[in-house]
Amino acid sequence: VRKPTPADKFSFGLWTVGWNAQDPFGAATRPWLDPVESVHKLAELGASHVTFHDDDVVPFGSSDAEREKILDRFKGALAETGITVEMVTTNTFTHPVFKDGAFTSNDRRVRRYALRKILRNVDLAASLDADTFVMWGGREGAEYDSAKDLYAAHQAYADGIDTVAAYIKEKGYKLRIALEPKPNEPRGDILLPTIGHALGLIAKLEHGDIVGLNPETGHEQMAGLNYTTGLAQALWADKLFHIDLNGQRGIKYDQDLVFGHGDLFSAFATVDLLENGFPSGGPKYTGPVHFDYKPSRTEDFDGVWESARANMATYLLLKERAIAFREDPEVKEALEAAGVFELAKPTLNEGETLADFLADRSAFEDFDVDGVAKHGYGFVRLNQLALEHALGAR
Ligand code: 3MF
Ligand code: MG
Ligand code: MG
Ligand code: MG
Repeated sequence: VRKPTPADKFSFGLWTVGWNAQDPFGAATRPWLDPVESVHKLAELGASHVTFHDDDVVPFGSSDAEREKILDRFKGALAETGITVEMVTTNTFTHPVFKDGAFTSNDRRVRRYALRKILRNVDLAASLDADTFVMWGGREGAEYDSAKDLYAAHQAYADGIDTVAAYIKEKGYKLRIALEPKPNEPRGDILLPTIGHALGLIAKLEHGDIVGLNPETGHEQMAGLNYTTGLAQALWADKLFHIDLNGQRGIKYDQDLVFGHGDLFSAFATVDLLENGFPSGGPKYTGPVHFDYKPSRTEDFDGVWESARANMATYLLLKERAIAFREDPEVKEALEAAGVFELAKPTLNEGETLADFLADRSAFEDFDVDGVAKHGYGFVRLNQLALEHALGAR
């Protein structure tokens, strides 16, 4: 597999490679990595950007003077490597104060503290010239239905996001907010569990114009949903601001595997959409290819860097295959035969009034329902062609 270039726009969260591999049942198997070391290593491997939570770089509770010193050293690593920060996010889930949430904690003092922590981090994101400010509300939820006024929780969540968006506009920052849906873990149930739920909330915001989504592969798959279909709806809504790619094997705990190490054929479809767009054109994702995975607990540091490389290599392999798939004349013919291109034709004729439509006997009264019902769509042949391309057999 070729080495990544800046044109590939690969990006990693510092909490991914840096993770100390502690899980709910076992102690850390590696130390946390120094972000400066991660930046250098990722640059060597061919990544172009990093992303981070405030606390990934500046330990929670650092004094202002310490914070400044740490950030200067971090910016030094960016300058030395040419790596840029494309996204910043806030940790409102690790410290025990957030155990009942940040924007939606029942304790109003916690909500006010969280808002301040986030606004402070918005300033940092802007000063680093980031494009996207992600919000994953990992603790916004509950284990018990009786624990929350769920109406007030949704309102508080919306108000919190609107306040941050208003602040971004007031300051004149170019940042856009991207919400990251997740169904559960660490809370029993998390608010905004899926892409669709988050889009529903965004539609009711006052400043929803600068609020979109950061969907994660595994998060949708934990809910048994199709990630690619979710990305498609976000694109259709002009709300796909950022992505978190990783791997997940079915409906179970959050695995954060390497991209493609979960549902590989689904990953092929994801890359096909990201790289080739929709068959009929329409909006295309142009942002960074961002990985949010965890190097497995079984790995030493060689394994950490091998896993980082694997994300990019798998993406590049799938990209090559997805482009070959769409360029294959046999596939084009199979798409045509399957009616894939026909779906973009408007259902009503151009200029056809509702009265014209209702008067068109061929659409209903004279329509050969049984005859038309007989034809097959050829989707299995098409899917097999996709599979053979994905496997490199064509
Ligand atoms: C948890 C996540 C988060 C978010 C991160 C960025 C710790 O499952 O995916 O990673 O991606 O908070 O907002
Ligand atoms: Mg995740
Ligand atoms: Mg995950
Ligand atoms: Mg994520």
